[in-house]
Amino acid sequence: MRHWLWVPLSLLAFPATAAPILNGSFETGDLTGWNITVDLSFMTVGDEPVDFEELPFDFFDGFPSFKPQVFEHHFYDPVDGGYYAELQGTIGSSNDFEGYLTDGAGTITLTQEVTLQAGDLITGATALFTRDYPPYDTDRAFVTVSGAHGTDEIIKVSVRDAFGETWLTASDGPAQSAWVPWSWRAPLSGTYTLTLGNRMDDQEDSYAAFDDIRVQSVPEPSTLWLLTVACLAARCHRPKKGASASQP
Ligand SMILES: [Ca+2]
Ligand SMILES: [Ca+2]
Repeated sequence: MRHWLWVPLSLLAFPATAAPILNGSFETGDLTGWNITVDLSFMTVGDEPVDFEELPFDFFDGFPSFKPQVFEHHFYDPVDGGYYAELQGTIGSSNDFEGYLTDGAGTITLTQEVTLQAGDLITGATALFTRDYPPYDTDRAFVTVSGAHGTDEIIKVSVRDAFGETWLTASDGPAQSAWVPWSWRAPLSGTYTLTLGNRMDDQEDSYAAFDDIRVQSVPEPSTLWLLTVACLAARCHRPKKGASASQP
C-alpha cells in the first residue's frame, strides 16, 4: 500500500469516538457535568398537593435527606474506574411527619443534556440498595431520556428487583440488587436530556447507584463512503508481486 494512504485509512478505520457525556463514569470524583434536582411536587395529603408553608414544622429542616454523592466504595464497588455516583433518598419518619403524606415522597435526579446522532448508543449500569421491602416497591432507581421523540424509561430497578423474584419479607431486609446494565439507541439526531434518578416513598431510605455511562457513536454515512473509497484506492494501488524485482 502506498504510504500516503496509511494516515487517512488509519483515521477512517478508527473514527474518533464522540464523547457527548461529561463525567459519565464519575472519575472526576465528584458530580462535575451533572445537574442535581429534587422534586417533591407529587407529594400529597389526601388528594391535595402538600402546602409546605402550612405544615406545623419546618419540612426542610431535617426531614428529607437527599444526598447525591460519589463513592469509591459504599454499598457498591464501581463498575468502571475508581468511582460511581449514588443518590440517597430518605424522607424519614417521625410522629409529627407521619400521616401527612399518602402518595410518594420525592425524587432526586442527576441530569445532563447530550447531543446525539441517530443510531448512537448510550450504555450504563444502575443498581439499588434499599431498606424498604415488598410490597412497598415505590422506591426505585431509574434512567430516562427525553427528546423530540418524547420520554423513554431506559431502566428501572425497584425494591422488587432488589429482593429478587422471591419477594422476601421486611424481616429479611435490607436488600440490594446487582448492577444492571442498560442501553438505549437514539432514534433521531438531536439534543436529549439524560436523567438518573432515585424515587422513593415516605419511609425507609434507598440508594440508587450509577456508573459507566458512555456513548458509542455509529460512523456517519459520509465517513463510511470515504472509508470505502479509500479502501478501493488502496486496492488499486497495491504493487503487483514481483514488481519491485523488476526495478533497476
Ligand atoms: Ca466509574
Ligand atoms: Ca422508601
